[in-house]
Amino acid sequence: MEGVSETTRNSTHATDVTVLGLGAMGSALASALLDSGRSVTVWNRTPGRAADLVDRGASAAGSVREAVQASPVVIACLLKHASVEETLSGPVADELRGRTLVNVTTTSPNEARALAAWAAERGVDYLDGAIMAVPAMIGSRAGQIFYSGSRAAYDALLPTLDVWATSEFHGEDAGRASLVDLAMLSGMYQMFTGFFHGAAMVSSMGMSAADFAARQAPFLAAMTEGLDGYAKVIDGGDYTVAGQQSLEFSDLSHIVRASEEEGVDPSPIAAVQALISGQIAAGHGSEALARVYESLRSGS
Ligand code: FVH
Repeated sequence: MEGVSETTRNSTHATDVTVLGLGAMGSALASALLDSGRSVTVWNRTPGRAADLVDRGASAAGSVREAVQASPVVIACLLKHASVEETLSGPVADELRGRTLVNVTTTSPNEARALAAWAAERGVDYLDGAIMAVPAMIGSRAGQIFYSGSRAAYDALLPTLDVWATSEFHGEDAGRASLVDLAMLSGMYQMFTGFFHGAAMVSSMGMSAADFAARQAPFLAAMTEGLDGYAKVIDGGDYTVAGQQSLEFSDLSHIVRASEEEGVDPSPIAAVQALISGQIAAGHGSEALARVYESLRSGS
């Protein structure tokens, strides 16, 4: 199998790759592996989710242990960190020795590090993965998957990983892929919440969320062009640089007030205003809005 190193390849293995977890994402990953011509063993806690994949040539394992034994590379795509711990605890852990474990379950950075340490103690090559895609995007280059942990595993498996999405390695500290993933999701959820807040504000004048979205989406898309400029200011560390909107100019108390006047909870925008006010109170009112980054980074 292309992408499996000499050290892990073993002619006694029944299949190239095992996928643990056949939820929406695990099924998509297994399906893409089959499409690429790899032989695949699948396992799911609740029976009955493997039928389509088996029809397409996958082997269904009757137990996690059997699934792990089947392949040199084991993919875990389960609900959360606790599901992985539960699934891989006990005698199954011994079966993993000498194999590569790629865990694409969403975890926190420290959970990924804990699993990497657990794997190292058991002679398991560990690669953590963070998927920036929905199941429908798996199998195209449009999605991204970040990896961290064993560089050797990443290099050996790259042709296989590339079957799913665009792969990106973030270093041997196993927590790094998760950190980038969660930071990206933080931005996304705050953008969604900003939209929900705006939609609630205009609902008082009878505008539907759909009508608001039709206006908000192109506006937000245009605004993202400003991210590069903010990034340059943050990375340069000089918030007095010319051409930037100042913190004083960015006072958002009128938006907080308007939200309250419409009977809408202002907490999302009030949180932003509190960050701006904090920087102004610290004497930085004439400096760039991006200085808010410093409050966030220092945890104050
Ligand atoms: N779906 C998505 O859009 C995303 C996008 C980015 C990242 N994720 C992460 O991928 C992990 C799996 O997500 P999923 O979409 O496959 O999730 P579900 O469809 O809900 O399937 C969950 C599977 O996990 C199994 N499972 C849950 N708990 C346990 C357990 N204690 N022991 C063993 N297996 C467990 C569950 O099995 P069952 O309920 O059918 O028996 C499913 O196979 C996830 O981390 C996302 O954050 C998805």
